[in-house]
Amino acid sequence: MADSLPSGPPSDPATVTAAATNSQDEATTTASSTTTTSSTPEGPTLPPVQIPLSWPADSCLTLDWIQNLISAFDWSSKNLAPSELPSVLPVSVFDNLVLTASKILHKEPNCVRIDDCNDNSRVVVVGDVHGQLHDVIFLLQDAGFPCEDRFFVFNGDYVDRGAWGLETFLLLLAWKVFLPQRVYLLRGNHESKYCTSVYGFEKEVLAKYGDKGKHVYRKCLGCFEGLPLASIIAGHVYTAHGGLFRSVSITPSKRSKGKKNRRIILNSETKPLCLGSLEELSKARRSVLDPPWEGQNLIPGDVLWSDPTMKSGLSPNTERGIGLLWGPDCTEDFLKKFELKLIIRSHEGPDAREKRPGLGGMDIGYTIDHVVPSGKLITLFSAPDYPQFQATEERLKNKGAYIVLKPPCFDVPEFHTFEAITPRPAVKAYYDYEDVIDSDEELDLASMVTAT
Ligand SMILES: [Mn+2]
Repeated sequence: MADSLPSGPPSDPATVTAAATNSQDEATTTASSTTTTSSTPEGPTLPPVQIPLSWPADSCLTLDWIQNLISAFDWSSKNLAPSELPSVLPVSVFDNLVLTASKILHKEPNCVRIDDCNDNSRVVVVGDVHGQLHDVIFLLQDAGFPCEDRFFVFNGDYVDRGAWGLETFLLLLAWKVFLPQRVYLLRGNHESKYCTSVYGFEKEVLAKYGDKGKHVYRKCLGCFEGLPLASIIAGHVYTAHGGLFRSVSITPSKRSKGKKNRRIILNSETKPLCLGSLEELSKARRSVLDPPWEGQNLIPGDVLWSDPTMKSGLSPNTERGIGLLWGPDCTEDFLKKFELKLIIRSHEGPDAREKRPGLGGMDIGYTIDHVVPSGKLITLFSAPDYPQFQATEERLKNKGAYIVLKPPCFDVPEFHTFEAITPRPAVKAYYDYEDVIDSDEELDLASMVTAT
């Protein structure tokens, strides 16, 4: 496994922002609790907020606390070296936030049902964000913050590739803790040990938290295991990171003549693939660091890694080495069987879509992949100008998008496309993006085995 990891020391202090200010000034600023307003017209050396952040004595987060968190992360991303993040968010506050969020997340079912919406409700659905903190902050402000009448469903892939995966994930956890019945965080394939060890998040955490980095990383992985896999909104819309999944129902054991008690062992490779049910989804064991691609517990890997295709039927996703490919006929079957109108999945950015003839490009943040009698399948991607680090001069400059669902049926997507926030603070990548493959193809499955 180690030789497939990006090179470079994990806590390299050279990974600093271009805008990094005099570290002595920072030390002065961050050493004591300060509250200042951002009235300085230039050279934002003073934080606009109260730092270091502290955990409320009653453990109840407020909107003010979250707004302060947003300002603190935005400020530190532009003014501090990554290794100085603990001066903004001490490990003790991290521990409280992650522990509180983990408890809530682990109790949620595999497929969360959002049924509490009414005539005044809106449901905002968000695709991959990949550590692009500033774009996430923009998205939240543009859509309007989560509140009584505004639900959010995030489709996963909060971390990796972008430089602020930790801040992004923690900000979303804070929203979850503040409004657990309004904010839903689903798991993406990058919320796993395997992906985060290859695509930057592990190194990011080690760079930011130094000798506490391993502890912080382990706690994040524990939290990833708790993330639910899918959602059903207002009974009509299914969302998940990758999408559909296979049936894993065990064929009843048969007894052949004269061979009592001898079970027919069905070879899973020869067993025809068929679409799984919501009941099977509800029974899957999602609490695994890396969803397995073999064995009995295949539903989490399918939900997180699968992709649609224009070819009918279900087949193994050989490009990715895990998950399935499903055709328009499967979309129709799934919608019809569960009385749904819409599937919103994510997982494929502009780089992945360049290699997928027959499916649309991701330059406006979404594609309508299948249109069938019962409804539609949509891919939604919310990381504009992705990936943050690119080996080529020419950038795809894709836009990101989010979807707003409205009453009465919440099944007609309203698309909101947005551009990347510029300029992005200059930072070094936490992974060797020139050598690490562009999309999540050709997983080294042998490494996945030894990595766990
Ligand atoms: Mn993905």
